[in-house]
Amino acid sequence: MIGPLNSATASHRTSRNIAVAIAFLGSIFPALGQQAFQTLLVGLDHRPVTSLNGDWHYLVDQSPARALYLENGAINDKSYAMNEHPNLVGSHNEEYDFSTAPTLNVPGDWNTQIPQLFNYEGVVWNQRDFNAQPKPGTRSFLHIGAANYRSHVWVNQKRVCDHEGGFTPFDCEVTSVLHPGTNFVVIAVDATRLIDGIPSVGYDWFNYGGLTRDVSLVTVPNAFIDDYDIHLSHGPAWHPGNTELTGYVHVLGAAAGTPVTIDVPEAGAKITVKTDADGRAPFSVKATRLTLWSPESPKLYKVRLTSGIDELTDDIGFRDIRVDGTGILLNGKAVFLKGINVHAEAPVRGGRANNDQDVATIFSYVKELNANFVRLCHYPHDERMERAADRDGIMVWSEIPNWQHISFDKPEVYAKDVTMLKEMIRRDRNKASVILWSVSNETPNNPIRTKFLTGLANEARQLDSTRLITSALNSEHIEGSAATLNDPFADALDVIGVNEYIGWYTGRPENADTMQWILPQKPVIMSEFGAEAKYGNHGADNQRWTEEQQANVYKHQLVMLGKIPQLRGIAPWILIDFRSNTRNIPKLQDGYNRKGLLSEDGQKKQAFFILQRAYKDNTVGNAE
Ligand code: GCB
Repeated sequence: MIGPLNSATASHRTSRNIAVAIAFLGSIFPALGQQAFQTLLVGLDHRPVTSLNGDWHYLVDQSPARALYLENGAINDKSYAMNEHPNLVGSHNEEYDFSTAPTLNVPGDWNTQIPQLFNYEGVVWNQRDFNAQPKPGTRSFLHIGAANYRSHVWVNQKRVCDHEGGFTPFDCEVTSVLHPGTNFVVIAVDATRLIDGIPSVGYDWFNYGGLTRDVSLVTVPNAFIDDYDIHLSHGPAWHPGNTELTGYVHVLGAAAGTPVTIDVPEAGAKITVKTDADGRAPFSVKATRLTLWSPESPKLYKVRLTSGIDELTDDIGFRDIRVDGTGILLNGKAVFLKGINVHAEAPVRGGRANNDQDVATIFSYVKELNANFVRLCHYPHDERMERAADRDGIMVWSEIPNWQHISFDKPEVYAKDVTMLKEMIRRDRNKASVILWSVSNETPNNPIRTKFLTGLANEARQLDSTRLITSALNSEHIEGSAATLNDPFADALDVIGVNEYIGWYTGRPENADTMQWILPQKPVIMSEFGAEAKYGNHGADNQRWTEEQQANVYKHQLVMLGKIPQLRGIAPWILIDFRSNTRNIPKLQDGYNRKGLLSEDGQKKQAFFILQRAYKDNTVGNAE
């Protein structure tokens, strides 16, 4: 999220958007400076690329990180990034060498690959050689699916970009530094927690460091389709029979008047439009036949985009999501979201979830639960998750990692947040499964926070007016049998998420039976509730850490939830036990948050079957 070093990556449109964003932010934080975002290539998983996954050499740059940072905190371009080798004869030079260094696999966190680095939260340098044959008239980018948390990238000794944020993709232009034959890339990844980071220093998940998602090299024509937004038109009211596809295609580097064709053959929709001076080609076209995307029928269409010699075919579904009073309407029909929370942790093998197998395993559990909704907490997950949700008909809540305490008083943190939000929306705005953008989780209810997050919610709405904006709130006040949520930030949201832990952190499970919720008149999703249980630990239903107690919490929660009139969905906490180094009860937790319905190795606890049954029989809530 620190700006691209090569200004060629920034389009006129991008700069104009940044200017607009700055003007907007200026009204909130007048002192704000310019921030750029680097998630450039949309639909990259549908383009031919050269994968740079595989073995990378690594060197640990332990505290005080002398190789990466200069004494004044600036980035040192003259150390490991040079990829030199120590002189074995002659004068003394360097004291590092990638060529004889061990390797780790990319994509992958270092924690689960190198036992000595399991709890390491510092800097690791990564290096590999790669072959390139750059051709005139093309541009090349290194695409990094995600690297946690800050990254600095050099190709052939030149720094090509820096990025902050552990869960969104970024692209570094390498056109001017590549040469034919063998090239090398060095990436320093720093997983140090930052008080002004997003998230900040404290959070309840494992801080997996490294190049945690796919890395690739992509070559495109000089003028290329970098961004597009193709959706069912979204007027002020739902119209059955609406078949109008609309949006824009952006061609970076295109002269005004460059033709762009959008073709959806199976829907009988095809149109050619022209780019404006910013390379943007808005369009609108009526499909002659259209099956809308829904959980029952997750129809995806091949959408072919062509501009000059650049082309790309994406798989896109079309649907309408909106709020009507306290209802959530999907394609005009009231829906109830039968959900579950999911962290991006690989079942069974552990580590960051980042491949087809991880995603398939997670979704097999989601489907077995009879769920139609996932809250992908607390940060954007691997893009494969949204792709799978698109294919499987699972609705998605996607979130940026504003988790509890963020430096809400700092303009530079707000700017980082806006960038992160843009990176998330840009990557996934063409995914029909994504119905909710969440801007935060469990933040303190105070005016500075409210101003900050209201700004962010409005920014999200401005970026994407076709989806619903939400957030998980937890400032409810519980007294006796009344739970009252009185949070002014709720005014800025379309759908209100509420986290509560009656029966675990608050009171007894049975307190839920008589609890009356006093909530705003908007659709509500109970976005977290649950209890910890170690798989195989049995006892009475009031004995904490047992499967029976967890099951009991679910039973009583279901009684309570059924009585909340504006409840339109639930997402219990959580599908699978996940690593968290704040969970330190030996034998019960052993470094895991045990609120999963399944253990980390896929064993189902009793509560899984309670929820599975409630979802199957639709006994948990009402769509209207
Ligand atoms: C919460 C947080 C979540 C935690 C969970 C817990 O309220 O949103 O990130 O992991 O509670 O288990 O305490």
